[in-house]
Amino acid sequence: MVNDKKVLYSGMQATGNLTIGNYLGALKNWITLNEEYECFFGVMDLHSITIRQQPADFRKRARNLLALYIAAGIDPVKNCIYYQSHVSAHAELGWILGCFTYMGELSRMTQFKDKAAKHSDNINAGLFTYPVLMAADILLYQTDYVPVGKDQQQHLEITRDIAQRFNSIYGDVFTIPEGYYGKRGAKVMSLQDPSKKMSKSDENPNGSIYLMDDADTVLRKCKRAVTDSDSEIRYSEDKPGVSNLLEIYSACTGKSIEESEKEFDGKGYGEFKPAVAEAVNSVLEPMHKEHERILKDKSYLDGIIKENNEKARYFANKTLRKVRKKVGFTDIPH
Ligand code: ATP
Ligand code: LTN
Repeated sequence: MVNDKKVLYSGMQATGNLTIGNYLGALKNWITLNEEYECFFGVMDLHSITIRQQPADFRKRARNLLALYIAAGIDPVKNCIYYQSHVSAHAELGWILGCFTYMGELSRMTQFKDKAAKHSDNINAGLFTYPVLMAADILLYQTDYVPVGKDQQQHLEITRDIAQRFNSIYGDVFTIPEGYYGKRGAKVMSLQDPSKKMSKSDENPNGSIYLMDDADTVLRKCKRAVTDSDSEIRYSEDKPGVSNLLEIYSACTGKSIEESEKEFDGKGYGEFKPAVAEAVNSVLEPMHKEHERILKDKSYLDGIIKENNEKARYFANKTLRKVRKKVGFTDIPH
């Protein structure tokens, strides 16, 4: 508990460019959570280097992501938005927890298997211990809830196992976190292959709409989106392409799927696809403006980063001190 509120923690890696899948499925849902929870949202830059990064580009991308959190509507005063690498307690607790995690457990992680297959030239130890650092992220803030997608559920399970193992040896040190599956966000599929999730690491850029795409690019991608052989605009399992577009349209306009179907009743793709693009652009355009404004205002953004960094450090260090004591490290002289 912080300020009588339960704690909620999440974050994204600063790899690749965010898609509207990331926005509709995650970011958008984070905006209002601070009304009920004390929220921490990290830019997970330590995790990002499990894949090789080009330094200048990486630095820029991490700052862009932090600004994008704000541009998407997460209030940086009511929420703690910060860089993971600015709070050294993450790396320290990560090491400690690594000594309470078994090789066998980590070997079962499907994300490790997937990423190792994808980056077979760089299967580094960080990729293997990724879930331990994620456990440290979550446990440092005595987190109650973690909003994550299905792909991260296994990591949340191992976090709980590590926390319970530690607590059973040393007493109640960590809060045991739970997944947060509140109002379900849309699951957005690839525009080119609607059986696959839209993903920022997709090799085909036409499958994803990136949050930074301009209006013409969005229109072009929507027009090219794979649909079905008939021209009916109806939500149905046997029409995955159209259903995905309807899902995007309804999430961006706030209209229900039924309302959206009615709106395009008797109309063809020639009318529907540009309307989807317009709906997406009406969400992206104000976000672009806000993002640009925030990035330009260097002192504002630096101020936010500094303040939130201090806040994150305060809470993280509180837990780390407790852990150090429990493990039996000697006191650090002042
Ligand atoms: P990568 O392709 O690099 O693995 P990703 O695009 O799948 O990345 P993540 O960084 O794994 O995205 O996820 C960040 C958040 O966005 C998670 O909470 C995840 O559930 C959500 N998310 C990602 N893609 C989608 C999608 N297509 N639809 C809905 N939510 C999504
Ligand atoms: N692994 C997550 C990113 C992530 C995270 C976290 C999410 C790192 N640490 C802690 C929630 C809580 C991902 O790839 N989406």
